[in-house]
Amino acid sequence: MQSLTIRLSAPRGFCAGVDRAIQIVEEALTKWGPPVYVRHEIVHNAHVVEGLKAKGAVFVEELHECPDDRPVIFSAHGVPKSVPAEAASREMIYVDATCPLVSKVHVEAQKHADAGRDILLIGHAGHPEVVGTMGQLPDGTIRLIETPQDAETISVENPDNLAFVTQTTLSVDDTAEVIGVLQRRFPSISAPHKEDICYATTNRQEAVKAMAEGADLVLVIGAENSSNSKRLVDVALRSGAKAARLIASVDFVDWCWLEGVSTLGITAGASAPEILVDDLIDACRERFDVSMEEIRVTDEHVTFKLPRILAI
Ligand code: 0CM
Ligand code: SF4
Repeated sequence: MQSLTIRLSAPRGFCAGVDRAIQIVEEALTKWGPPVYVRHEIVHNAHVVEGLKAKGAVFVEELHECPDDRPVIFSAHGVPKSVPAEAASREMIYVDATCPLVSKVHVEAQKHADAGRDILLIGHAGHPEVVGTMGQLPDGTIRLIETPQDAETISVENPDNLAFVTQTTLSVDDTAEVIGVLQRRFPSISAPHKEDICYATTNRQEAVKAMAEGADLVLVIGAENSSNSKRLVDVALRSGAKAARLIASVDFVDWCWLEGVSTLGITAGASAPEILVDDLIDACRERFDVSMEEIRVTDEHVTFKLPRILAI
């Protein structure tokens, strides 16, 4: 058998916000019984969503698809303020599974608005977290910046009273470039006290940087709509991997990709369960003489409490 060295990146996979969001759905199912509605995929992973559907969760995109008399959970990515407001007006039971690190960005945006600052959000248009963060304030209050070019061309009315916040799951390096442009153009712009890009996004990207150099191929387990997972592919390519691909699971591997590969890097986005990593490694072992290396850049010990409504 051809030999294959697998470099397993660590940390990888579930973060504290994803763990909490999934637990919220499970606890809600226990507390209220099925069906429990979930607005948007609780996290961007089909394996997780299918598992919760099997336990009685019903996934919808908008609140109007939920009946008034069943509990609804809002996904980890956050929601515009109008969503809990509508749930309250319909007297629904709702549980907000927004990651506390996303909520922190919402609070920052609100504070800037209270202080009369104009607000720029660095993020990807249409992503639910961006929709949720922009929806914390009236339409048009927060303006979106996606690229360094946007930062170069945006015109602001009051450059001395300006602030920026960011999506939590961006590329650390790309974002630094955008921020660099904003700070050059608007030297007094207020920045987050502590980075808005979350610890899990940062750690997974650092680990991929350490693992990718010299890898013939890096496989990132994650979904097409998972921002943090897609960024890991970008980081792998930029850090020296000869090729990098996003796969939802081992079922999506074309084994031709492995021809001539002697070093394979594997990682998983923050919403991808470890079982999907195990399945990929097992499939490699069936085809290659595998030796394993773990490339760990740090340990994580973050946990978040569940909302009080579930504690009783
Ligand atoms: O934001 P992203 O698309 O990366 O979401 P995800 O569900 O893949 O990962 C966890 C989160 C959040 C917020
Ligand atoms: Fe929270 Fe970061 Fe995980 Fe998103 S990726 S759920 S912001 S810890």
